[in-house]
Amino acid sequence: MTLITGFIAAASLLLCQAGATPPQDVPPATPPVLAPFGTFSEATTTEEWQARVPALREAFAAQIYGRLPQELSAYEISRHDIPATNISGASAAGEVLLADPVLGRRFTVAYVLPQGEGPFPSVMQLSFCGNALALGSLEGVSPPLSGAPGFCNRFIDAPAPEGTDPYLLAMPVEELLAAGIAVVSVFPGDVIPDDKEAALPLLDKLSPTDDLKTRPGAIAAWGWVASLAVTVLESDARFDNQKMAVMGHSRNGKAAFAAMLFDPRIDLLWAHQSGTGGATLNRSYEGEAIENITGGFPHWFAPAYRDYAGREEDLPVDQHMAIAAMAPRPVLLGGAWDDRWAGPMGAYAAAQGADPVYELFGVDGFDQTGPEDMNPQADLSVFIRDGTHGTKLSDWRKFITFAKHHFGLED
Ligand code: GTR
Repeated sequence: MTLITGFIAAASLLLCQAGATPPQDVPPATPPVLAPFGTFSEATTTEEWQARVPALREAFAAQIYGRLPQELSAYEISRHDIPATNISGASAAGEVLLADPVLGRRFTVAYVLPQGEGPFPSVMQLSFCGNALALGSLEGVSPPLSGAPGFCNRFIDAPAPEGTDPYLLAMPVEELLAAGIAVVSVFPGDVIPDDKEAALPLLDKLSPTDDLKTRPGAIAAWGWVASLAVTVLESDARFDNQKMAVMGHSRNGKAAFAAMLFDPRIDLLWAHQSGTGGATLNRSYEGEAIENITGGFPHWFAPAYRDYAGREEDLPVDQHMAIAAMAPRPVLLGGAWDDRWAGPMGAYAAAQGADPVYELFGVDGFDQTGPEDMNPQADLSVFIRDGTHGTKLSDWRKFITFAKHHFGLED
């Protein structure tokens, strides 16, 4: 595993208001999720709810994320196996080289499979620094094809993380394999770099319409790259098509969130510290505001989103409605008390706000006693832990517990 200790934190914490006291003043999610929406009257059945989901997706595309291409199949250029003999619990590993179907930009999907009988449930991580660093000690994985952010250099050949619960850049591959979960990594920055100058012309070309307000942002485009990877996994009989999880941290948590919203083929989401534009309510008034995120990262969202800076109340949707549009698929949201910038209680309130739709489906939706008490049996759960921005080993272990329950992997 590669050490991350606070690096992502460092970027965010410059803007962060750290403090150990849980914020108490986050307003509940509005509008109520089942309330009339557009031409739809109040939803009282799952049929009525499902009838509005396409309109909800369209509203999120038009107001926040931007419109995505219809194409979900990348061009396959090549694939090869990777020896995984040094990975405990691995039966096979490999890498697929692809080109996206609109821009023709190359990216890779790398994976490691557990031992035992497939097809295997999987978790795909959207990585910050490429698949080689995400998969840690698996040797032979390609580095980013078109460069990684500069901060990633410090993780190349870095010592293994210290302590019993370190912050991690790499996925805990062996623990995931031991749980029976196949490990997949994608670096969506190969398609759309996380850089305003490089990204904006590509995003313009990716836009399926001429509407400048709804050209896709990088967050949605990264989620679309996850969808291209899902198509690849779906064509491989070793992966279970009904048990595909996607996870991401921070900006990649927003991308994983968008992927789950727009792609019904994804079965489970772990959005970790996804913050504004992820699971946190725009109307939470906690942490990063639309003004901050659209000003600091003009390539992340559709230009339309910026119109709501300072007038969050006017957004026709909020993030609890996105979670509800994912229902009844399982959703896990992670947060940390000292990561106020990502609005942990705003995500908690969003989960509470989405719950009536899970209830409508008759599944065990949001069902926990407080923000720290993740319920792995529930279909919608939140954990807020001590500490700050970053993915800890213990966060991954919470995900593993949640995924094992929902994927039927319990001992
Ligand atoms: C911050 C940004 C957050 C979050 C974070 C990250 O600078 O304000 O929305 O995405 O970056 O991705 O680490």
